[in-house]
Amino acid sequence: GRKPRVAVVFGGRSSEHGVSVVTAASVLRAIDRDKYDVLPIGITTEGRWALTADAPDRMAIAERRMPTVEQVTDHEGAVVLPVDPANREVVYTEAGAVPKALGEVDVVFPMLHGPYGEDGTLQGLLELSGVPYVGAGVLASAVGMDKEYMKRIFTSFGLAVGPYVVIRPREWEQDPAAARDRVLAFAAQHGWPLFVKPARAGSSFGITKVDGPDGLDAAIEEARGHDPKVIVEAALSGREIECGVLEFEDGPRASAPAEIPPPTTHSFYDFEAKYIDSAEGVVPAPLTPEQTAEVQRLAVAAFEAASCEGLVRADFFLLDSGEFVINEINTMPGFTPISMYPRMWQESGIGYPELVDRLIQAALRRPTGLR
Ligand code: G1L
Repeated sequence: GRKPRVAVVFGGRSSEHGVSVVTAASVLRAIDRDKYDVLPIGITTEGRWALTADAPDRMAIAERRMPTVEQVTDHEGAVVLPVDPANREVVYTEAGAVPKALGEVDVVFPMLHGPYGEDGTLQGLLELSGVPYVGAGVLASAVGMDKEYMKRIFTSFGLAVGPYVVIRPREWEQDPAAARDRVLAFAAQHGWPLFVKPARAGSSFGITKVDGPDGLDAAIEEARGHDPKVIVEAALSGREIECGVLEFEDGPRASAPAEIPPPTTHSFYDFEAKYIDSAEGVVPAPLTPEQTAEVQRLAVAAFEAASCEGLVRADFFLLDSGEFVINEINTMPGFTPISMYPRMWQESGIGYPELVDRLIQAALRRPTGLR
C-alpha cells in the first residue's frame, strides 16, 4: 500500500528556531524513504507556515550561524531559499493564522521549542485535526513546560523533588513585599543561593542565581520578563544524572543513564555543542548497578506520572545521601545524533534511525481522541 506520510514541523517563533532547523535536518536524514514519504514544513520566525524543500544537507550551521527557515545557508555560507518550488500551492498562512491544509498527512513529527510548540498548543491543534503526532500529548506537553505543575505531579506520584516556592503573577503585582517575605523565609529554611526561574520557559533564559536578599527583586523581575509566574528553587548539591525513556510496543523502557559533569571554569563548549546540547555528558553514567536500576525505575515512573507518550528525558540529582531527586522532564529533548537523549539510546543498542522509526511507529499505533 501507500507509504505513511510524515510531516516534520520545525523552525518557529522561538529563540531556538535555528536549533530546531538543524535538528530537523538530522531527523529528515534519518527517516527511511523506502518506508515513509516525508513532508518538511518550516515555520518562519514570523510564524508563517511553508512547505520547504527536502534538503537536509543545506539546513546546516555555517560560519557559526544557525540557519533559519527563511534563509537556509549551505555549507559554504551561501543563502538558499528552502521553500519547495514544486509545491508552492500547499500550506501557507499569514503570521498568527491557523494553517489551512496539512494535506494528506498520516503523522506529524513536531519539532518546535517553547511556547506554541512544546507546551501542548500545537498538540491541541493536531488533536482537533485528528492527525496523530510523535511524542507527548496536550497534558504531558503542558506539564513538561511548567516547573510548578511538574513538581506537584511528581510529588503526588511519590517522586522526590527539591524545595521550591512559587510567585504568582497577581501576587507580585498586588503585594510584592509579601511575596518577598515568603522567599526570604524559604531562604532562611533552605539557605542561599537560590535559583530564580521563569516557571514556564523551556530554555535557560531568565534564570538567575541569587546569593543573598539584595539580588532578589532584580532576579524576580528578570524571570518575570520571560513568564509572569516565577519559581524559586533551593540549590541542591549532588551529581546530575539523566535518563531517556522510549515507548516500545509493550510500553515505556529506560535507557542507560548519563552523567552531566559539573561545569568547570575553563570548560569550553564549541558553538555547535553549546546549542545542540551534547554538552559533555558521560554515557553510561558511572553508577552502581543498583543506582542505575533505581534511576531507570524513577524515569519510567516520571513518564507515567506525567502521562507521557513516545519519549521523555528525565533529569535527576543524585544527592550525597544517595537519594535521587527529580529535577525536571523534557518532552522535546535535544535530538541531534550527538544530543544526550539519542546518545543514551545509542549506548542501549538503539541507533538514531531506529529511534526515529520507533517514535513514528508509536505515534501511528496510537488511536486519535481519548486514550
Ligand atoms: F517528536 C519527538 F520525538 F517527540 C521530539 C520532538 C522534538 C523529540 C525531540 C524534539 N526536540 C526538538 O524539536 C528540539 C530540541 C530541536 C526543539 Cl524543542
